[in-house]
Amino acid sequence: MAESQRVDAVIIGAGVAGLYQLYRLREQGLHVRVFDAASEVGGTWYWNRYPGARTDSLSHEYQYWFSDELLDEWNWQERFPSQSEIERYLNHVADRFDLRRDITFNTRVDAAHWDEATGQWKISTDTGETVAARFLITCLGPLSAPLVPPFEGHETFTGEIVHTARWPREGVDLAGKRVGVIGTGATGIQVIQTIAAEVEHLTVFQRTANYALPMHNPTYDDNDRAALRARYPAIRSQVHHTFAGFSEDLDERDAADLSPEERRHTLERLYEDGSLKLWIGGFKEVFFDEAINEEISEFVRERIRARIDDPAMAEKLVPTDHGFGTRRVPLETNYFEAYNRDNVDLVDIKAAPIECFTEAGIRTADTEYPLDVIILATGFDAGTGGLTGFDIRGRDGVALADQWSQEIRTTMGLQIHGYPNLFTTSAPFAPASAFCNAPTCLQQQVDWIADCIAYLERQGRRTIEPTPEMEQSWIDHHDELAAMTLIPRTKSWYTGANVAGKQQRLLGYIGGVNAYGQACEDLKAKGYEGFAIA
Ligand code: NA7
Repeated sequence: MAESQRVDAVIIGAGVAGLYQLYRLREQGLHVRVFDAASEVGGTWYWNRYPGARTDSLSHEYQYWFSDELLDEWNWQERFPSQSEIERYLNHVADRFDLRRDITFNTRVDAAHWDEATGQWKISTDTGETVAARFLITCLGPLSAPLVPPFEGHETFTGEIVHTARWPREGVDLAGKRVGVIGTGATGIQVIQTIAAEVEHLTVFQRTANYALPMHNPTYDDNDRAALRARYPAIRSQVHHTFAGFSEDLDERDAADLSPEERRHTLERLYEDGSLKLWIGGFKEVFFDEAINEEISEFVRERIRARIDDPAMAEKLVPTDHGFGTRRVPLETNYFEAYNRDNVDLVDIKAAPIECFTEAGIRTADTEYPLDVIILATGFDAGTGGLTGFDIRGRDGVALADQWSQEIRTTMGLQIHGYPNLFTTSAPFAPASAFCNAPTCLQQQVDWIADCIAYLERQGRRTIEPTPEMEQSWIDHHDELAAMTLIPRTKSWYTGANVAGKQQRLLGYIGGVNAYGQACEDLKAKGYEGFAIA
């Protein structure tokens, strides 16, 4: 067994948040160790290497802002970067700032226990290493615990089963194969549109039809990049002052003040942008006004119908059971056209549910589908799964997984009462766990955490944690805003409805990145009022 070591801080995860957290704390002179189960940096962009994986955020908004040199030297290739481009970017960042020397790869933290006597976290890993640290910072990403539904007969299937978030580095040979995809969320859509032409036959098992918007994804040349670079200083500020952490914000106008023609014209303009603008850069009423939401939903439904040759197929693909934008809206490229192909079938598993996997494929209530490969695009235990997936114990040995099996609680997604000096990024009740251009929110949280630790150091204090009253008031505020929206009425990972037995509560803070950022700044300005500092 390797020797125990004492460090200032342990960070779990070497993705977007973890790399920057390491950079910040090291700049502050702390001795930091980072652990990651993967063999390389990247986090989400290391694991999700399935065909067609790509972000739905604009490349020039999906980046770090802390280094002018980095901004100057990195050349984004496409408007929406692919998994491989973001992975290259994060590797470049790790090299550029010499981050790897503090990162231990291929190592999973399996326990972290708070030791009241020494005021330290005792961290142990699956390689047998133990480390003591004053601060523990989880940078796990909101979507890092893949969900594998317990289909009966899973182990009897003689072909290959692969979850999109555990796609092998060496790839999966799909050419000429009979492939089944379960799931039509953002991931399933990217996989389906990408592999449809390559496989011999594709069977899509769809439980819920999804709205999706066309992605306009040109490649960038030097002129495009120069024009974007000129806007970087403005964008750097704008992303922190909008609802969703992008440079453009929700429409300031009230939708009701416009005529139906003006609204339609606006929707057409937003749709034509080929981005998420129709959702998080359009009418704010999409989130809380049923009539406006239905108008936008119908606008999108019309466009989906128009792209599908067979009207019966179109009706299966048009969502009618929930409003536009109450679940994550994916971007797509020729996704709906994939269903016009002769080699693609769509199975409505709401009508005829999957009964089991068999040796030869998948059996639904009325048919058996022979398959060589089954792709599970079935999502994640979002927000909480990364944190409850290992043994975190706070004061008095209380286990976070036990507590959260009763009720999920955090203070602004940054700290949890009863867990001193534990800091979380992308945990529930912050925008970072759902309604945000992830790098914006993660950098904002990382900065807050680094500043908080610097404050403790300056003040000669050892521990910080939120008071129970502070935590309750944030949760009440979060719940109150959530109840004003249409989102909790729709089942999705946003509310925990995709995981059996999980508490149903909106995970992402819906008050906006701007309002959340301001609340974090206020805390700092007021010397962390509402937190117990010892
Ligand atoms: P999502 O959005 O949670 O989608 C998962 C999909 O898998 C969705 O279509 C589910 O149907 C389907 N699913 C899940 N469990 C089952 C079972 N048991 N049977 C049949 N179908 C099932 O995950 P994604 O990976 O697509 O996206 C996650 C986020 O990653 C996304 O929001 C982006 O932010 C990036 P359902 O809709 O629940 O009926």
